[in-house]
Amino acid sequence: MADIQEARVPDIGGHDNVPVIEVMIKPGDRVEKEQSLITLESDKATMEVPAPFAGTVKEVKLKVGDEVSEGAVIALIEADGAAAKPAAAPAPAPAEAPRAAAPAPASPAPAPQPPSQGAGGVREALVPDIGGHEGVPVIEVLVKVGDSVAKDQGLVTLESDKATMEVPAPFAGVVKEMKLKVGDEVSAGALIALIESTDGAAAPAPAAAPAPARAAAPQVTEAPAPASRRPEPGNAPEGDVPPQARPPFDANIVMPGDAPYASPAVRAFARELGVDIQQVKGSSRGGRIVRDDVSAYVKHALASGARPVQGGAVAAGSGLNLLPWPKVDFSKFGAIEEKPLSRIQKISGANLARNWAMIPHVTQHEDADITELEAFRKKLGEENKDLKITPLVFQMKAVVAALKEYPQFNASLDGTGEKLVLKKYFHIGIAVDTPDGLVVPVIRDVDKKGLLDLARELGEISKKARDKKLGPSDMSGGCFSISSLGGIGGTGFTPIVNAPEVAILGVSKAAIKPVWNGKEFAPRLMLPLSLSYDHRVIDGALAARFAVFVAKQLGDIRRLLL
Ligand code: CAO
Repeated sequence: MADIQEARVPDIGGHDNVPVIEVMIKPGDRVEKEQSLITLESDKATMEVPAPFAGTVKEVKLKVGDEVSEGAVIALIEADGAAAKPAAAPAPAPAEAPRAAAPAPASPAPAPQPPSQGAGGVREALVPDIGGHEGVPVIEVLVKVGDSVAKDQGLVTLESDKATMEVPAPFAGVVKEMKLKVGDEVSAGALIALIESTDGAAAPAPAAAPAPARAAAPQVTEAPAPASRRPEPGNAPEGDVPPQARPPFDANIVMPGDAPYASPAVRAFARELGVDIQQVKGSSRGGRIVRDDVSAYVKHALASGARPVQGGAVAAGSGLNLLPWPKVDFSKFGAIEEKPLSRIQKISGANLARNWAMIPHVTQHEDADITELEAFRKKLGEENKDLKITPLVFQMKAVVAALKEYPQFNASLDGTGEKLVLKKYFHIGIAVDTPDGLVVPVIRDVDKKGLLDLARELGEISKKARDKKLGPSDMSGGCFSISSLGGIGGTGFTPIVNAPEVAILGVSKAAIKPVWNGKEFAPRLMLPLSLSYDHRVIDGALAARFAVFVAKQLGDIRRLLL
């Protein structure tokens, strides 16, 4: 028989009518014990309420906007087997706490401070007990040298993968020296700053007992209050809750004075995208920043042409401040017809726009003398009438030789923008013009294939492209692209780098030109090459060498055997 039980709101620190800001389950969902069901948010804290047992959700009794107190039914859950116990009210997990039963880090308790050097003396502010965590990264430094800080004012923010914690000043004073910077990794006892104390009572603070792990805190009233944001006695802002009345999850959310208010997961998400969370406007209650705010910020930044930093991330405050796209009613000026862009055009357009805006492009031009190559190509064509052997297959081989010679071209910037990933394989993307727009299928292991194989594969893949039969795997894994307009015309162009590749070779139409051979002008078939490259990765001299190298290979294809 189905064992349907109620999952209820546990003790939430005596708070009543706390709004539900997120419902994370729906009927039919399977939930594990401790998996978050809903998020509640008071004006002081955000807390996820975990499932008291595993099972399948039958009915959800709450919705966003409902206000709840302890004991409110969240959902009816069909419990798993005999393991299910009647819903004992568990302590709420901190916002973005681990979904499993692992205890969350403790709130930073006041650190034992070194003996006072007297009121007015310079004293050390240390990282307090942070629940035994070690090597926790500093993600924000909230004060600078010269700042006056109040007791309990946040000095730095630490963020483990489970929680974000602000470390408060153990005493009031003026910051004399900062000993930490963003990115440092710290453990309890690490020196944060030297602060000239202005506290009259400069006695060393007693070593505080480590705060209990949040998820395990049984009763709000028994848990030490988080030091973070604790107001000065007698200085509490109106309506603020005295520290001892705060629920124990307080320190795991970030609500520092001026710092943005976001959960660790949202902060991690922002960091992943390279977004400075300080720039994001929170849309949730009390200005809380949620994941959607970060996404919206990135979308807006991209739409406004913001310059990236670090391999695709969007740099805050670096938008190009472009004018909005002009809205014109063209029908006022004459007859018009509207034609929606194809799906391929929309996708490739978005990619091209990003690549053009984000990559500092430079194009290096070079001519290759392909007179001999052309004679050989024609001969090869006569011998292989079933195959269409165009100059492109030679270009592919020449490019691979150049990639081997200059490995920096066979590379991509990693997500952080601080590392180059060098590839040991040679997959070449070929821009193909189709009636629906541009696509770039990839020919793999060009280094291991002969000219005839490549000609066959090129014919197949360009047919597949024009028949709209390319799959994602046909278009992924490229190292370097070639865009050949040689069959059409032109004397040169500026191809756009196909990110995350770092360079692309544009090929225009070969033409007979008079070339000085030292004695006279001789008619030679000259092939214009246009090498666009990402100037963050490749400098001009290297690009010129690469282009000259490709031209040399094409000028004397015996070199391709080397
Ligand atoms: N100079 C002179 N002639 C050239 C040449 C060059 N650089 N490249 C090709 N040709 C010749 C070919 O030899 C062929 O001649 P024949 O018919 O006498 O044999 C003719 O031009 C047509 O070649 P092709 O274009 O069919 O074949 P390809 O292998 O050169 O190119 C493909 C294949 C799929 C790359 C090409 O058809 C294509 O789609 N190109 C467009 C790429 C593009 O749109 N790039 C722009 C990207 S940025 O918007």
